[in-house]
Amino acid sequence: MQAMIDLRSDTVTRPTAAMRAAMAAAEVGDDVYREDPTVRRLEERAAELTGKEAALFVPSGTMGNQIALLCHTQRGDEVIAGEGAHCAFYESGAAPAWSGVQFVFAGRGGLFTAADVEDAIKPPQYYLPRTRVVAIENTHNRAGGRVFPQDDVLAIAEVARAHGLALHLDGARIWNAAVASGRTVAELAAPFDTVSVCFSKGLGAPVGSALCGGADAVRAALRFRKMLGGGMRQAGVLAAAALHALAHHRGRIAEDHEAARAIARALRAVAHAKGAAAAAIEEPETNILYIDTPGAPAERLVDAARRRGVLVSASGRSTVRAVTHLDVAPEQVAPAASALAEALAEVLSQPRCRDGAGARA
Ligand code: TLP
Repeated sequence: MQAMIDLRSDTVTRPTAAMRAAMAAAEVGDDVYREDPTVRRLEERAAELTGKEAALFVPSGTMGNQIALLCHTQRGDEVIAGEGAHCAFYESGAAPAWSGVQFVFAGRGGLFTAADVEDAIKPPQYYLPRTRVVAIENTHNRAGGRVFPQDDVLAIAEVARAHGLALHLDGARIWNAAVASGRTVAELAAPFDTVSVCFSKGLGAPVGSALCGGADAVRAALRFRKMLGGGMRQAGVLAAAALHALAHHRGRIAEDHEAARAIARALRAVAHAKGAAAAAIEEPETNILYIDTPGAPAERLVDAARRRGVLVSASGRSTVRAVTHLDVAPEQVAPAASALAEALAEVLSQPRCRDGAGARA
């Protein structure tokens, strides 16, 4: 049987031999006592890269985001976020459950502007929720891995400060945003009070994220991490993988972006041949590519791709996501692109459902 090329997510990568060697060699201690030297080293490195005073190693991006919301809010508060924000959409309802907050969505499609934030902020009336936080995602997953324009971030930060709101960045893929925008991670992170970054997505570590911010926020975060069950013991074996990824895998991220563009080109050729309305394939800015096939259920394309050896995932009624990453070897990009193009051609030659036009919902 042919090996599958797995484009469901950049979370599917397996640790490389060199990463496993770094994990095996890691010096460890009990991190609940704050005695794991490798975890401390990773936290210092994450703080340095994001330009923040401190950082805390957490098991997942979800926990990083949720601890940030716990730090910035009280029950009944409101958080402004972009449509499809991971912290609202993909975290099992954690924010209302743990922080007791609700979301209001600004702009369209994930990205938003300072004017959208102004519109979303509630006036200070006792019968309205208190607007407390603006949460930005960069890159924005459901917006198609788009880089949040830094000029908008700066203008939003100004509005947030003027209204006394905290600013949180879900920087699960900040490494991709930095490469695509030509800015440093610290520059992208600068306007934010807290930034969660993931080592287990584009960087290819098996586990782990860091919540970075001021010393006070990170002190509060340590307590929330324990409350949520995220205090880990000899976690240095995991931190060693993340340190290895930071040192060795950031430099190759541009390859993932190029691979996503190559796949998009192959798909667009098929879509154009079938007519303008057949399918929408946006130009990927980073490593995430969405394929919209209005009127054709996403599962059809997922199945057609699987039969040709490529795994992709449905992320809406007629929307499929493909994500490139370091376990897609350079020589697998062209075969993956042709397999997906063939799969798309098959789907587009089938009759459409009338009610099948689907947003990413
Ligand atoms: N995203 C996953 C799924 O949950 C959708 C993926 O496959 O892309 N922020 C962003 C922007 C993310 O994309 C993710 C994971 C997270 C946070 C959560 O990270 P984990 O999975 O470590 O909790």
